[in-house]
Amino acid sequence: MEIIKNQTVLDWINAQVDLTKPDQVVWIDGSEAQLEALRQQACSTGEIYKLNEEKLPGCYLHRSDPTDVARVESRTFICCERQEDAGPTNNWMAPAEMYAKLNKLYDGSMKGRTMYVIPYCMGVVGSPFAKYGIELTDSIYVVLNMAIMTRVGAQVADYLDEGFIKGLHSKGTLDPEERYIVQFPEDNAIMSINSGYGGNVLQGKKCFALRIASNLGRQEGWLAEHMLILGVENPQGEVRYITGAFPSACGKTNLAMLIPPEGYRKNGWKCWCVGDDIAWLRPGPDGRLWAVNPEKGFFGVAPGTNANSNPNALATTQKGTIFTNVALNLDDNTVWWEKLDKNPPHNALDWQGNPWSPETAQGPAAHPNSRFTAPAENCPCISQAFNDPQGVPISAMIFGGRRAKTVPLVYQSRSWQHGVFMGSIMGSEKTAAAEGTVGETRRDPMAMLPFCGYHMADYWQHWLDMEKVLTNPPKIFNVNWFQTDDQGNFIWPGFGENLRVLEWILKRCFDEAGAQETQIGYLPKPEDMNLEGVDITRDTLAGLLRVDPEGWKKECEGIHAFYERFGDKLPAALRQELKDLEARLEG
Ligand code: OXD
Ligand code: MN
Repeated sequence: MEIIKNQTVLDWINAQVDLTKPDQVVWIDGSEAQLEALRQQACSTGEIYKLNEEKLPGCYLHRSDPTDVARVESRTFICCERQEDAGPTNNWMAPAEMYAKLNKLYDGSMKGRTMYVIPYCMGVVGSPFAKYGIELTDSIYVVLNMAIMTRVGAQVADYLDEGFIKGLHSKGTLDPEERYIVQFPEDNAIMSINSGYGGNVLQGKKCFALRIASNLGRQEGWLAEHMLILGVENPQGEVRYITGAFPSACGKTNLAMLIPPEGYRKNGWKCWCVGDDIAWLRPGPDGRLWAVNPEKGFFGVAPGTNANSNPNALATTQKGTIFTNVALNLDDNTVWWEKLDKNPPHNALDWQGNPWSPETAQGPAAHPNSRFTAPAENCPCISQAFNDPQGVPISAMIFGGRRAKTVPLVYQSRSWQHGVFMGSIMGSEKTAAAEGTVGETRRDPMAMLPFCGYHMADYWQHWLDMEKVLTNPPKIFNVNWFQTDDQGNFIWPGFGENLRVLEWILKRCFDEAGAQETQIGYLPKPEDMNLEGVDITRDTLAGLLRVDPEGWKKECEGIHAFYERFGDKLPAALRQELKDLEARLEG
């Protein structure tokens, strides 16, 4: 059954069929009947496993190959004609060379398999923000995940004449040495092979919505960002929107689904999740920046998600969800992961399918990067604007990272340009879970280091240029929930209490809150923030809001070293911002 008539699309698909040589081609029409038949087929081969229908209706477990459990930045490439267009932070290879290499790997890779054709849309179908793509894959698991994460099937067919992103994925042999995740921005094409997991293969997410879309945004005058989108409703019933960019392991999903502290709830505060990972941002006719979440589901990390840390995320996973690499509780056919609760199952299989119990455990039950793929519509705090084709107007943009010292709880930029500088110097300290030395700061500008599909310095220039079309730009802030005391304990309670910081941020955007000017930007005075109902004294807060000039001078040395990587391409405005900061610190 072919649902697409566009000849360019059909010619391209036929060429991929000739290359990969599947036994048959199946078009995904997006119907529940077809998806259900695929689920049953995948259950019959063991590719997925059906969980307890009463406790977790419509939920499945999948185990990836044990060597295939994460996005692999070292195997991810941006292939454009000129290496300087990919920049120093991306792996690069000339397109002709990469196509030759990949074509060998794809040659006959789908023999004996079925090729699934997934037409999909990032954003609300038909919206001016939306972009379309086709992913060809030999994995039912990919089809089922894409059907949760994006809008798939016949509904997309009429829009492909507007252009589409070509995507080819094959599990190949799963050989990690020959694993490639490749973006060709000049051809609007994505090719991935030898992985069956996550961001490597769900091409709508990082490959399209960030790497390819960042290129489209640059050409078309908008921004594709690694940002959550959150609506904060105040007691007056006004909903104001923020976006937030954070590197991984900084609580982005928790912030996206924040539950206000009790006192706030009593006063009528509510938070609404529009997106947990990606924002596409366009200037509106009113000179403001408008955001949509191009995705339709959440691909979240399971371990650590629980009824205290993120009850909304947990509730979201209770139906229609695919779990990958978590543990299976054999007693009741449900799932478990570390820190889900304090009752690990005693009769379980770990993420690799081996018997596991807390008494005999040699390792974790769930892989630390195990995931849930869950429909956004399940989320108890999903925003009413989630399906709004125009998106939501953004009042504040927040950058953040995990920093034990120096970076205060919150500060506001002096200007748009200074805000871009703040985003460009973002960094996060490595936790025990990441490679490298614990405590070392990894610079991750705008949290886009692995996701910016072109030269990072050109990307900063694009951010700087956006100011010209924004007569009413969002205000830009930096937050750091992670300052520690001398014993290494977090000082700020985080989670729902972060709303206290968001309240100040949003009030600043509407001239409703005070601040003091400092060397690094505007900070709240301790009395500018609401501490009612939280166990933090004004003195402790004052400490969290302290600007430490000596620490910042050291920070500037790190920024110089980082900026050097970009040579002459570094926008002069950012070089100037760094100089001005140093002068203020000396002053
Ligand atoms: C993600 C990531 O999975 O940023 O969202 O790695
Ligand atoms: Mn992400």
